[in-house]
Amino acid sequence: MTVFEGSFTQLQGCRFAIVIGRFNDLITGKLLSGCQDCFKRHGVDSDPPGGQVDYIWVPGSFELPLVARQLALSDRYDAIICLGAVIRGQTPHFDYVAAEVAKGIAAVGFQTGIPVIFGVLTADTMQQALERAGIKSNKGWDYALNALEMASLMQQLRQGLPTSNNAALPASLASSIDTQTVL
Ligand code: INI
Repeated sequence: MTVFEGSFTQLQGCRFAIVIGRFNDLITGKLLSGCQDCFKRHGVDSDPPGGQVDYIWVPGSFELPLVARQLALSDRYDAIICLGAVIRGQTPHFDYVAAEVAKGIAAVGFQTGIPVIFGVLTADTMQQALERAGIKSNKGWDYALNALEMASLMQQLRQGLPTSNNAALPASLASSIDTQTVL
């Protein structure tokens, strides 16, 4: 049996994209700083231009999946991080945005085969969000770590598995999953 496990070193050849929602940018900006700190400490050059990381800003969390999909289909990235902050207000808007972004991000990763990290904080209050974006801990750091691990793992699986990504699936299921299929 073979054990496949992502590593946090030897990421020199990897490229990453970070998509960031401007909505609640007090929070998303801090998540972004956490990501950059983690990348730097793991030897990933996160300084634009020319580094290993591209940055794409979108209006809000709702727009994250659409842009992540476009980036994933470009075949330029080993992992994509989506950063957003959805904070509960007085109306059901929170629920619509949070549900769609979670489903959308999951779909992009599954359908393109590129790891897409769900870096969207959902919180009841701004205070809760701040605590997770730097006051107590910074989840951005964790999201970047997840991206490093998944980029490395997928690379190892590509090199170590006998044929295509669909090889381990039953033929009926493998044929129904076409990585070129649009969402
Ligand atoms: N976008 C967020 O990222 N967080 C929120 O809390 C939020 N709320 O609550 O409204 C939010 N709304 C904007 C949304 O993501 C879209 O940008 C907008 O609806 C345009 O499509």
